[in-house]
Amino acid sequence: MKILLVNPNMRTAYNPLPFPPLSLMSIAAVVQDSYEITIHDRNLYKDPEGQTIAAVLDRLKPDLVGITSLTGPAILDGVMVSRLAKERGAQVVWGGTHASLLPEQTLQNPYIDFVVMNEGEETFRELIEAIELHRGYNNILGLAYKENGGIKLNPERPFIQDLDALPMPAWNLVPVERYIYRFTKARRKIVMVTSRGCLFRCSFCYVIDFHKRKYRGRSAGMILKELAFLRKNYGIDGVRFDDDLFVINRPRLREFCDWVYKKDIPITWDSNCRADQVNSEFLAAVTRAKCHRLTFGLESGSDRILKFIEKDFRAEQIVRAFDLLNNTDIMTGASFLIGVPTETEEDIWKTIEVAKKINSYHTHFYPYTPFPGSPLAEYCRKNGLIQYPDRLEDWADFEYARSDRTAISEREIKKISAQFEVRNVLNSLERGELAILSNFLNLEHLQNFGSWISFFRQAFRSGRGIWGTVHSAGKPIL
Ligand code: B12
Ligand code: SF4
Repeated sequence: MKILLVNPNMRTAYNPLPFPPLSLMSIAAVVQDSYEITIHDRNLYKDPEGQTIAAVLDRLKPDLVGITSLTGPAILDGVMVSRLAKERGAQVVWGGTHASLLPEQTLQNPYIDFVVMNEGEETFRELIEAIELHRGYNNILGLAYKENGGIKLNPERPFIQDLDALPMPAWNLVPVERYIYRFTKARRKIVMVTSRGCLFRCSFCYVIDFHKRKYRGRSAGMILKELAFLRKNYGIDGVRFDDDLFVINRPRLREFCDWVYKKDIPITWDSNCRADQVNSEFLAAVTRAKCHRLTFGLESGSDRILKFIEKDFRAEQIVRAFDLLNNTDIMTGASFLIGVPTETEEDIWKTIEVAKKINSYHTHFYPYTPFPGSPLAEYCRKNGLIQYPDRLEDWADFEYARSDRTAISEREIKKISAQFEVRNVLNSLERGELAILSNFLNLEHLQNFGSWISFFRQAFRSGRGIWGTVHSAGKPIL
């Protein structure tokens, strides 16, 4: 049986870094010894009309085509690939976040035969076996499929508890070189995901529905084993740990940090973090272990909003965490949401005040988007703030759907973002972080020349100069 796994085109302007299709590499790893399997990443090709993927389908003649899904523009691309696959007689299975959260609607699409819900490894393997042996599908936990003109959702599959029992993602099936990028202190950096889920309950986050707030992580030893593999085979010297919350398991983090330090493993790394996880002991451990950057979803500077979204920390904890962080060499990234339901203009100004005060190395504001499968999206729906699209394809335009509903105008938000973007650029320039610059430049914001002019005017009028102004935390440079 021949299988083709396709990563649809993500077309994302907000994160242009090359991401290995780890979802597909993870499911491929468990079946590659038994089946002929190919991964095709559409982000590596310019192929809007689908000629390249049609040629791949014609050449490989797969029996089964698997497609991964995120809510957003990639859905349209995934549907196009599904149509081309069906036209050539293949069966089509979708997996990933979007299809897992909305399996019935996904299956209403005529080009999709199966949805693998949530974790994919075991369900995918059982599906392949069932297709090959012409067995029924009703015993496959975690599978949704079409039957007698209707849609059948089998019971959920329990989560895989021991991630160490899974093989490493199938790095052998992708052109690894294409996913390596240059980044601060690392010439050859790559993305890894070492755990699944998170124990927190932020009400806008997918983990509540998708991972049922359950956390499972690979052991520190297995992370180091994969790192050693990546170093030996691809010369990797930097890693971005893109877990839901890499630092959440303290014993695992401590063990990982100790090993990197004691064995002097030549890698630098970065990951996401939460403000309430930062303390002196934590910072000492990660700094020793060559962590050079931590990124924070801070969401708001208003305690009312932080409580409303069940972030479970307060604005003063954000400020305290950054007081500690700003005394280390760790670069910081801070992101805030604008447009959370019930947010007032006063809340937004509190957020901007906190953003100024903490003086993060990079600061980004994102309009809140109610992605499906979170309690806050349900709140939006129940309160008539949004309507979920009726068809799978219509989710493609859902990104940032609510940016016009914020308490201040979109124009004003863009202006604020542009002013922080100026600081982002100057911070990068000061450290000579040109690689970071090219990764994070938000051209749209930077074209706001007014922000540059007002920054320089402020810098010279205040007598603080350019760097003095960049570093003037808490002072109104904006
Ligand atoms: C890397 C990443 C990206 C990469 C792309 C990933 C890729 N496919 O190439 C980039 C940066 C491009 C990206 C973009 C976006 N992302 Co993103 N991303 C991630 C991240 C950090 C890791 C994904 C990953 O590799 N996980 C590891 C693998 C092993 O887990 P998995 O993906 O869940 O896969 C398992 C199962 O889902 C299943 N499975 C998955 N695919 C398939 C396919 C088949 C056929 C089968 C059988 C099974 C299966 O099996 C896998 C193994 O168990 C996740 C957060 C996270 N930690 O998971 C967010 C995440 C998936 N992204 C998210 C979001 C919101 C986005 C954006 C919308 C952000 C934005 N506003 O721009 C865009 C959408 C892009 C688009 N155009 O549609 C949300 C999901 C929201 C949603 N409802 O889809 C997440 C969960 C982050 C979050 N906490 O909110 N993202
Ligand atoms: S936003 Fe981060 S901390 Fe909050 S639940 Fe999601 S993964 Fe966990």
